[in-house]
Amino acid sequence: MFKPSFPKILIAALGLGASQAYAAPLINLLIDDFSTFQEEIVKKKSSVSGPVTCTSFSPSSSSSSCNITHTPGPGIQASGGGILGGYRDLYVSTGSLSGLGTRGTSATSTGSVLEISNDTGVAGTVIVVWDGAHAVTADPSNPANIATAGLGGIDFTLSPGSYGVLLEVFSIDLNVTAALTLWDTAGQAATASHTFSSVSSYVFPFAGPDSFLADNPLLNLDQIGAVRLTLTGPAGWDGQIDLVGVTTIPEPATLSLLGLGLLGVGAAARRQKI
Ligand SMILES: [Ca+2]
Ligand SMILES: [Ca+2]
Repeated sequence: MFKPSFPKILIAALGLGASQAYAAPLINLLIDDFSTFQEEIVKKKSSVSGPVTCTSFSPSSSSSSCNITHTPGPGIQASGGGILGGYRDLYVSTGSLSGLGTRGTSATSTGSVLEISNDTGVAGTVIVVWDGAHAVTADPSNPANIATAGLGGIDFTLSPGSYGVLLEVFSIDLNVTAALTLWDTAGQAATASHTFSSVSSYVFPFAGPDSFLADNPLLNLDQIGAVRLTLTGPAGWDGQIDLVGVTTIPEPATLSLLGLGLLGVGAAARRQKI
């Protein structure tokens, strides 16, 4: 019933070329490729009524107010390859689950992607922290719970010149917001954020509009001590992040411009049909 038109084929061909050009050489410094598996953290309400505050848990699978599956605490740390500093902390919070039964939020590293799922009506927050061996066990939206100098001062401005931090997206719901915060070892912090209006990768730029240095010009990019990724979104949001890394080229911007151009071609073709 659907006949592929010429623009469709063109998009497929160019898309293939773009994804090949887009591979490994762009990454100057890997923050996480999610190749290290991390058990799923699930936060959902059990039998109690009212808002759930998942602040403390026993090592068992449940407490009086929340069910936690496969995790000893509200935050959990995994260690292994493909992770900047060797350790990744994963934290999930759901806010109020009033009236939502046993629904909740889950996050895991599958061994290839960071996978996040929210049940219907739930708008959980998932936070990933790279701060070295320090285990984040309390809400990392509070920097006091992060070792902000834990990475020891990593140079994010590597030769031949890094542009920003790439968030390679495999799938993401619209209106999900990703906020990336960098700390330097002197304690300066800067945040860049992006709200997705399409399923495309994004580079948080070091300099220029909406950049880390625009947020805080005092941030020392060659002495990074910790990295935090905060993902929030509308009720029921889901997402899969493939990779986080320092990149040399604002490639996704180029790609999306190309994509917009091709969408324009497609739209023109559709208009002609009518
Ligand atoms: Ca850590
Ligand atoms: Ca990956």
